Order: sequence, then structure tokens, then C-alpha cells
Amino acid sequence: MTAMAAHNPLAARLAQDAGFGAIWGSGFELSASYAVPDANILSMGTHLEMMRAIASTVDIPLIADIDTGFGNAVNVSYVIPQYEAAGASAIVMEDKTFPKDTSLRADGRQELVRIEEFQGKIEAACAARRDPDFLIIARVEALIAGLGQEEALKRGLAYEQAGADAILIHSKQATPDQILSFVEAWTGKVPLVLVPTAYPQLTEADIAQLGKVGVVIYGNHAIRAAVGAMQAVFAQIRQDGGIQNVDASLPSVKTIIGLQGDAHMRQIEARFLR
Ligand code: SPV
Ligand code: MG
Repeated sequence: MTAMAAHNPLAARLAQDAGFGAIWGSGFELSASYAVPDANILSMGTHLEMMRAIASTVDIPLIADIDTGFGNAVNVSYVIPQYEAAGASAIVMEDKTFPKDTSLRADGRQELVRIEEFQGKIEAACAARRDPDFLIIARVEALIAGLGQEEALKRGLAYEQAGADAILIHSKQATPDQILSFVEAWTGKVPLVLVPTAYPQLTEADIAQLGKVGVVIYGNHAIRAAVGAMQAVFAQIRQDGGIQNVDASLPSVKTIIGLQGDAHMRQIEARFLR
């Protein structure tokens, strides 16, 4: 399954329309959309409400990025039911200290919690879910923190033992080698989750051949596409002194009204407005 990042319900709707199997409720994207760093600057409430809005807009599953779980195992116990109630189908929780720093930042602050502590957080997450099909995905940041493959494998297996339904293994190496050797060495029974932002040359077909990967997350392509498109259009309007040249190249207002759910409102109008 492939999951596309979304920072708002409209992006999620576009991802669903494009055929992605799930939505990634990305902390990086939401932080970027508020123009703040992805470093626990936004509150959990801000993220949670966006997850609720996304889940109520699309039919495909939502994988919520809860960063480090907003605290320790006690916090996690209270966080999980809220994400479940908001309509998420899964969460990803990473083994960094709170407050986290974003993984792909050059020279970022990447400090991990002890394995036993994170096992406790995973156990707390599993115990707190109401629906047994709600997935708890544990994210290993050992490669991001520069601790090497042995530590990454040790953590992945320990997190599986604690009850994680899948292991997200993240890497910021610009080639797939590091991830490929991790996947090859992985002896766990639960599936792996990859986020190939840093090594985009690894295609879905390549990943399918590895056989151990259940989900591929495209972590930030919605916000990057939006930023690129806005920068180009804004620059063109300033250059032209008006909107005369960009207008025809943009999605029409009618298209946007359609994406707002106009057909549904017309049904309501026809049925109930008298
Ligand atoms: C996110 O999209 O918020 C992620 C993936 O956690 S990454 O930004 O690559 O860490
Ligand atoms: Mg994140």
C-alpha cells in the first residue's frame, strides 16, 4: 500500500482521487503549512483536529504521525484513544526524545529514548486502543541518529516484541543501500514501512520485490507540490502585473467548487430546502 502525505482535507481528497491507498497525516507537512519547524512546535491538539478533519473527508485509511507520542507512556495511554476517536486507522510513533527534531534536517538533534522506555510506550499504545485493528506502528530512528544497522535491527525486533504491528525504518541516506541492507537483514515477522524521501530512486516495483515491506509513505510531496506551484504562479503574477497569463493554466474556480463537495450540497439543497 502507498500512503500520500496530506496537510489538510483538500490535499487528502486529491490524494484519494489520484488513487493512493492511504493518507499519511504528516507532522512535517502540517508544521510546514503553519510555517514552523517540525519540532513539536505545534500542539497535539492542532494535529489531532487536522486528523479529524482529514478522516471525515476521505474514505481511505489515515495513518496519523504522532511524533514521539507527546510525552511518556502515560501520555501515550491518553493520546491513542483520541486519535482513534478522530478517525485514524493507525498511528506511527517514533523512538526519539520529546521534543523531537525533524529527521531529514541536516545536523538535526536526534536523540533516542532507551529501548525499554519505548517498549513501554508501545505496550501502552496497544493497551489503550479500543479496536484491535487499529495499527500501532513503531518507528526506528537509529539510522537517522547515526547509530548503525545493528542498533536499528535490535530496536526493530524489541519493538515488535512489545507488540508493534509494523516497524517504520527511516533513513536519510541519499542512496537506498542503507535501507536495502536493513530490509535484507530484517528477521522480524511484522511488515516494514519505508519513507523513501531521501532515496527517491527506489520505486514501488523495487520495494515490492523486497517482499518484507507493507507500506510505502510519500512523506512530503503534497506540501512540496503546493509550495512549488504557488511560488511559480505568484512570481508570474508579479512579473506580468496581473493574472491575465496565469488564469488559463490554473484549475478553474468550478473545479475548486467541485472539490469543496458541491455535488453533495446540491443533493441536500434539493431534498431539504423549501
Ligand atoms: C513526516 O512526514 O512528518 C515524517 C516523515 O515524519 S519525515 O519528515 O521524513 O521524518
Ligand atoms: Mg513526522
